[in-house]
Amino acid sequence: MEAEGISEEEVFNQILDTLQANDMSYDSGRILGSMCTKPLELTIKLYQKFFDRNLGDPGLWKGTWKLEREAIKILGTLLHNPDATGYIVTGGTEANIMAMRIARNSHFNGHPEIIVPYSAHASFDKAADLMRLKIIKIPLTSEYTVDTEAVEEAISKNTVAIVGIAGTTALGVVDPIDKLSEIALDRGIYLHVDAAFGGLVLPFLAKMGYHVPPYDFLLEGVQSITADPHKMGLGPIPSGGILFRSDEILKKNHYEIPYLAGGNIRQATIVGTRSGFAAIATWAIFKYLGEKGYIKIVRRCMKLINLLKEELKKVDGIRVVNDPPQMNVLGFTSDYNLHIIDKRLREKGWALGAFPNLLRIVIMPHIKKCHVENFVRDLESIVQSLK
Ligand code: 0PR
Repeated sequence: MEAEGISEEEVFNQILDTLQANDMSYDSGRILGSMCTKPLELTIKLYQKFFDRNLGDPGLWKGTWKLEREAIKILGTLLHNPDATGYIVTGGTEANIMAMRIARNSHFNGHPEIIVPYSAHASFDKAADLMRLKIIKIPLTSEYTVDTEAVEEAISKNTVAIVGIAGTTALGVVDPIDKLSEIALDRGIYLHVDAAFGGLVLPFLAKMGYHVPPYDFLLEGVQSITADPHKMGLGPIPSGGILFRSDEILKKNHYEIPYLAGGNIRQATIVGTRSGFAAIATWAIFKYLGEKGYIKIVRRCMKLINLLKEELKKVDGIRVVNDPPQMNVLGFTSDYNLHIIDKRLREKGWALGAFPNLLRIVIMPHIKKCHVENFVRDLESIVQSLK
């Protein structure tokens, strides 16, 4: 650190120098592999006013706490349980870790094991690592969903949780959560649903008349759900959502923090100090967009993902993996070397998600039709050059 500070203007200039030369932007339309998106103008305005709220000490910020409760109620209602309880956390990772901790605690035994699909997000590996859980990964069917028979076979006296995914990271597919719920109820095991991405897509697809398999609290076996505002909720980074079926589950897993300035609280989040702004913004966006606003956004993203799918199918040597896409996520593979295709796309400024045997595109609200068209044109010329 320098001894003397510099002016505000100089600070801005130095930041801009570094960021403009190195960062990508949502507006360029070239970020095709992200599950986050450009914030709404409303969120930026709110940030300037309310960025200082800390829900780690909610007694000081009772209004913010109230809005968080209301945001959780709205999210719970979308997922068919207005009585669900939970928090706006830092993202899907914290939400999934919290769920695994609570599952482990509510069914404690000496050698806890969790059962997850192969398609599960890395946050479950992190949870397993942090809590020394044995993680059992279950193969997928030809539909890229978890093989439920293999889940049943993997259950042992040590199983503390089964995980199903409603919107996988790679392809946005939904596991047969109804079957998992039956298994969980039958065997008395905790079932967590990772709907980090799908939690703010599926409720609107259902209202739009799409066929949406059951995945939420309507299924009795589902004990908790991750549903992130900072993905398709259009919330600020970071804003994740964790919901539990009832307060009973949480009650046994609180930490008492008696000395806080705002008074004694019971805390179940992993972090202490946490963004009250994330909760305020989530509440605000839910109110501002309403169901109709979200439906409009989801409809546009689905229209574009289907356009992308049709265009990709016309490119010789490219194969779409998930046809039709269940959500605004599409994977493709190629007869040519996928690693080289990814590298060439990056050289041309495109950023996709690269998985072991597919490239993934997520059509988020910042993507426009012209971006899709430009992308397909570039991909076509890359594939041509490899022939
Ligand atoms: N669960 C699922 C199903 C996810 O897809 C993700 C992340 C998580 C949990 C974890 O969420 P957090 O990242 O909020 O902790 N899904 C994206 C992914 O890994 C995250 C992402 C976002 C990646 C923006 C890239 C990016 O630019 O692909």
